[in-house]
Amino acid sequence: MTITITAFERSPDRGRGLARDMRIRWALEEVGQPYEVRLVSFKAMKEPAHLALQPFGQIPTYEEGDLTLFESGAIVLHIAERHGGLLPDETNARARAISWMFAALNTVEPPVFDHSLARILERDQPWYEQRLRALEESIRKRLDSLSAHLGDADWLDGAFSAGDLLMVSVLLRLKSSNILDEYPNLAAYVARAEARPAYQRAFAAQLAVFQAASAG
Ligand code: GTB
Repeated sequence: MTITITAFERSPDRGRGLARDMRIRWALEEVGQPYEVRLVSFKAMKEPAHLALQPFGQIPTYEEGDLTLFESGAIVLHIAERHGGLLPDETNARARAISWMFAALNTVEPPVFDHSLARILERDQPWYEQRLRALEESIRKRLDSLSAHLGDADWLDGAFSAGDLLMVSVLLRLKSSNILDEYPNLAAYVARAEARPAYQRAFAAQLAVFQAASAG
């Protein structure tokens, strides 16, 4: 059955792979599932046809036969559960990998996302510097713990899993700041994940969308 996901018609990140369709593309590449992409404009995202797929009017969505999903974490979990390669078979190891998926989205992503949003949207506010410093402290608190847990290991819990895929997807948002460089093992962890062929293919695919839109 054909898998169709949605992505920005023109991503505001200019092809840097920071929008959340990237994690879905990456997961599908890791498990070797072909997929199609329907590009949507900001206007189309708020119209009934898209709201029927994504109640909050956002990307990404996932359609496969009569199944429609939204929320990138739920989509990655669905892909990981249906196909081999992103979750361990052993029950406890699988549950731990899922814990890391939630940790990425619920514990690490909020301050990281707020930080990148502040850098884009709040620069003109009189309290901008103060807010930025506070968000950086929140991020460091999380990265201190994550770095301590990872130590010298390649991945968070044994083999590469959907937990690593989501964690790296979140950490990649920090690349334009210097924060990640304060944690050499986390910077190496991100680089290791980016070197994966599946990541490279997913990145190239989303970049091609931006390049085509810019050429047109
Ligand atoms: N919790 C949802 C999920 O995980 O699927 C959040 C989805 C979401 O935030 N989607 C964003 C969106 O559709 C795109 S990814 N926004 C449009 C809207 O809300 O109207 C977030 C994003 C946006 C822009 C950049 N960027 O420019 O760098 C990066 C990431």
